[in-house]
Amino acid sequence: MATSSGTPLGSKNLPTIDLRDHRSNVSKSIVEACDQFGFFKVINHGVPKDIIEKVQQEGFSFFAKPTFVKQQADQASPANPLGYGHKNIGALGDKGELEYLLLSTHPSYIAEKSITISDDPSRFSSAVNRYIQAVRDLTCELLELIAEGLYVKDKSVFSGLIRDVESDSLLRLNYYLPTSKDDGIGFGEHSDPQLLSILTSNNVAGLQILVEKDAWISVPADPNAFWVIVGDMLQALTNGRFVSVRHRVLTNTSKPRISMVYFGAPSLQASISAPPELLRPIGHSLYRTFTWKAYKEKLYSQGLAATRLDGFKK
Ligand code: GA4
Repeated sequence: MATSSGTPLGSKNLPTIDLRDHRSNVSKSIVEACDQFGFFKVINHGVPKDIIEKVQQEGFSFFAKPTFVKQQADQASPANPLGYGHKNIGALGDKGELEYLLLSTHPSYIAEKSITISDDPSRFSSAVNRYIQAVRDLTCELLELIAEGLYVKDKSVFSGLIRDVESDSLLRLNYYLPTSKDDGIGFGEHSDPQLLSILTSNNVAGLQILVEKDAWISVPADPNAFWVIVGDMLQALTNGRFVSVRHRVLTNTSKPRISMVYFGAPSLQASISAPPELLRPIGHSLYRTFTWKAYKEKLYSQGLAATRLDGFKK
């Protein structure tokens, strides 16, 4: 992909959205960013720094523990993807140079699991719950801006799916230790299945997005910003106008990287179909109506790199 001036795309071309700008400009720029990249950076997002730093601190403390202690937390396995994982991703044997904690965002789940994750469960659950609330609000705000920018009448058509108390949203803490060589695969190429993923990390780079076949752009680290990733569900809900962005994480030889990713998902029963305004440009729906539960079943029956939405085309 090249810019209009013909120069190849680099990280400086990645779109930045300032949430303090005028609302109508913001919604327009977000839609442009989603159209072009399925990816953008958000600054002045309003999530307090201490909320971000506290969860990051909890992550560093957990990953610094000896393996046998980390193994006392739930172990992510083919039968249950939630919990602590090391090098294995998902049910089908995908490997990555990372450790992670994958958590449901339900407060009752966090309360129960914090006992096995932290020496101070109430500090852990309060840090994580505050973070989840703040990033959920940010995600809903972005989804409402997207609905506005797409001229969809019901502004909460996307955000309502995430606000649902039964929402299947997740929080993932990924920890990448320095490896013996640069550019190993920390987390292999994939798209995120949910609507939007909201990612921040410590001041260490590693994330890359794919802009066209084999053209990866390295995303610079910025601990004061969030990176926003369009997922498969938003692709379906926009009737293919936005495309979920493929991304991956590379390792480095010098510094540990920690990232925190909130995946905004619908409830299992939610039915996924684009609002009528977004069917108009093509005249029909590209995808059949399906539930998030049906999509999740497909998800776990395929590998990390699969292009899953194709199986839901009409
Ligand atoms: C990728 C995005 C999220 O990290 C995740 C991952 C999930 C998992 O780790 O359990 C999956 C992966 C992700 C897509 C394909 C399947 C499921 C691992 C895997 C091989 C939590 C998600 O929702 O989908």
